[in-house]
Amino acid sequence: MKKISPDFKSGFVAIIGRPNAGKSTLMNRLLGEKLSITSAKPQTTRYAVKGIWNTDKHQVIFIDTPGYLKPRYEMQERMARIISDSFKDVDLVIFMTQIQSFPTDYDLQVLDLLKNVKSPVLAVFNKTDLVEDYDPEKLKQHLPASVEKSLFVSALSGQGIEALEESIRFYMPYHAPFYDEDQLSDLPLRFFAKELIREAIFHQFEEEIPYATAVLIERFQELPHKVVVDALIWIERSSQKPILIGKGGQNLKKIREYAEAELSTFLQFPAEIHLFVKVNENWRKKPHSLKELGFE
Ligand SMILES: Nc1nc2c(ncn2[C@@H]2O[C@H](COP(=O)(O)OP(=O)(O)OP(=O)(O)O)[C@@H](O)[C@H]2O)c(=O)[nH]1
Ligand SMILES: [Mg+2]
Repeated sequence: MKKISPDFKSGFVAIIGRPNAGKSTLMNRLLGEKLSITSAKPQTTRYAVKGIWNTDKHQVIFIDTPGYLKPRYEMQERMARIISDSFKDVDLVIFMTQIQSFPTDYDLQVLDLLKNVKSPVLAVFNKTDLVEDYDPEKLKQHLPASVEKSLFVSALSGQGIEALEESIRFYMPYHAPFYDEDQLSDLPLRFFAKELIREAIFHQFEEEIPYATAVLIERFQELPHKVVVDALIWIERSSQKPILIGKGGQNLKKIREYAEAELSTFLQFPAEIHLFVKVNENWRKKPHSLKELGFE
């Protein structure tokens, strides 16, 4: 077994914040890999997505969480629980927001959640590339005194990321790695197949459809020359089904092509996806449907 140096650090970091702040983009940037799906729409992330950042000096395990909103339906209740569970046993919490609109009511709700956090908190103001000028002191005034440090970054362009990496490393405890050093996540490959299909749906449709859909992987088969995935897309109402499918199946075809390309890149291996659509009335409110989707 490889010898671990005594100054090796390893720990857990939860990333929490309002929807759309750029949490998933930030985690992907820190990992140097596209692991968590992103979109311009709020509440793209629905689960705690663990990403492991390995170097020869440290292993940092990030937990990307859903954007916090006061729950209005059963699935959002589960998402809120995922968020509060995420910061229970971590070494550092990153409170993330976007600089151009801070503080919104959404931010204030997340800051309220932070009252229960026992670990150190870093505030990350994202999207510096979108503002000409900003006053760091003024922005910091809205943060509780428990926030140890504020950083200003662009997860998209990479601006300020090195300083953030340094701060994260500073807060990690001396500890042997928790996972294999070549491991990028603790989630199974079928999870990423599901997420990339969801990302395709989030990118392709406006308001309603992304939130009315869920994806279940029914087959994930690794053949010698390709991976074959059968996925079932739940849609909430029968009136939404033709919109999702499109004329002559053209929308579904676009979703499939996008997800196949993304999954092949992720796996570095050809992927073939078959999509099926089923109406599951009000699945977002049904506990047994949510259980099938992996929500506790
Ligand atoms: N201009 C700019 N856009 C960004 C930056 N970071 C993220 N974005 C964009 O902001 C949108 C939301 O990014 P996500 O990473 O999906 O945000 P999130 O916080 O994970 O959102 P939820 O999962 O919905 O809570 C996407 O369109 C990103 O491309 C940034 O630094 N600058
Ligand atoms: Mg996200």
